[in-house]
Amino acid sequence: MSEVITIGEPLVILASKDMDKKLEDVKTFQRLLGGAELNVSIGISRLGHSVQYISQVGDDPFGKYVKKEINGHNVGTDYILEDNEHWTGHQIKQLVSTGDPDTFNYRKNSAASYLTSEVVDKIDLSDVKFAHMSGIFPAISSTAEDTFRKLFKKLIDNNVRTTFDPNLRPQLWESEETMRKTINNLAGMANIVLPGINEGKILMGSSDPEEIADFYLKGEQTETVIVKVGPDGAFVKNKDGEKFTVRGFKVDHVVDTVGAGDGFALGVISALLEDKPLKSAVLRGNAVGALQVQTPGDNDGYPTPDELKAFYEKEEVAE
Ligand code: KDG
Repeated sequence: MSEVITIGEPLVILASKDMDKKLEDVKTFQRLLGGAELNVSIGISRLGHSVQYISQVGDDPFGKYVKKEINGHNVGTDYILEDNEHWTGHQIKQLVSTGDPDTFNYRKNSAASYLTSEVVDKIDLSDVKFAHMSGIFPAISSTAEDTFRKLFKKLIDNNVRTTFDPNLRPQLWESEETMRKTINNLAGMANIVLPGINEGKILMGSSDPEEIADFYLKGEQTETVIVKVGPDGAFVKNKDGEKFTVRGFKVDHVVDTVGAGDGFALGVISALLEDKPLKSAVLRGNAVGALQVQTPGDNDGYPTPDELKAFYEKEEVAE
């Protein structure tokens, strides 16, 4: 088995090659791979850890591409099922010189949205130390939400440590109210919750890092909340009241912000797997996020151990 497990929807990303063009005007796209939890899996594998990704793809050329790529990234495919009635989800994404790119999803009724909870019975958790969960998968369909909840329960019953990233995608939810209630409820099932300050504002009405942390620390399973505050780093608070801030890294030229939050999560998880203290884990989260924003794809900036070491040397910090 593997040290880490994640569940999510892989997306074929058709990334524009035409700078600053509206999506309807783009003529040339480049095919890439994305999907928040898959990004996390890819980055964890790149840092030398074993990981299995749970999902479902269609019996179509995009599904075959996704599986081939996942294999190429050394991410386990034992729990990637194939659905011959629905297609693999995809997304078109802008190329922008500043700010966040506009995206459009073709994922309604996708193969992943039909992943039923039977898959959870097959999952062997014997060597799994961490599971990464995010608010995207339960948003794609009620079937996906049932599967997600059943997996979460199994993780808790088996004492697997969990991280939860709210990863808000309002366009996937029937209403903002449903999104807020569901995400806040799911967050309470995780040991470590990873909200951003903007998400805090939407989910519980404050952008004060400590108020956000206190809100999520009320969750039944939650021991630690790490609030991402962008280039300023992250604020951390534990259930026992311990709190601290971890510095961020300045990036001279941001190419694409997509995948930075996933980079943060995988930095934290990989460092905790290596028994690093929480402060070092959060520093690694910030480092991986900073590396990711300097590349155009959703996961191509995630470092190998040598690249991470070189980044720390350049920044003159020790992990
Ligand atoms: O977090 C990065 C993701 O946003 C991207 O890879 C695609 O999963 C995706 C989504 O829902 O936007």
